[in-house]
Amino acid sequence: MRLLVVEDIDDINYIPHFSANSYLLYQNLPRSTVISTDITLQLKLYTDDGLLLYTGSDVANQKEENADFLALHLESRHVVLSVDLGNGVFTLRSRYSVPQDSWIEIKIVRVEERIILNVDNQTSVHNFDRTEKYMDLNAGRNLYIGGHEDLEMLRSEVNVSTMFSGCICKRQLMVFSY
Ligand SMILES: [Ca+2]
Repeated sequence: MRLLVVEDIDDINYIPHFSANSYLLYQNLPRSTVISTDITLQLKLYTDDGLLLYTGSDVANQKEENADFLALHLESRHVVLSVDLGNGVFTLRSRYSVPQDSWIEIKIVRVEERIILNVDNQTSVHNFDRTEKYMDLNAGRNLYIGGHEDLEMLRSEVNVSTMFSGCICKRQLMVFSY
């Protein structure tokens, strides 16, 4: 297994602020088949909705049916994770809404047939059926944090129309491939 570390930043002196039209873009990641992820974001939100993280297949048309993606967004202050590995979209959603103006921690852990969304102390789990045909995330070369240059390019199942507005004090992005 190969670790494609994207970033591990936990620096109280450097807390990027995201307005509704700024985002971080990690470009030119090795095109890979992602089998495992360990992602942590610690953030404070200023608005109830917005895109937090997105990576999708960058084949010619990202909106193509069955193009893999992983998206994390806020919807009325609920944290929503949506993923398509090729079998169709599934969604995990935090049961309770998260507060504004206090730090919250979101973790996404994918190991083998299980994907876990943890929002503070709320845990939601999706177990893939081992008989499902596709188990890998065929990720593209770009990973977006806090927004996207064109929200219209997101898969239509990701129900978000604004970028994230707030601060992210900790980003740990670990992605593993074969
Ligand atoms: Ca796939």
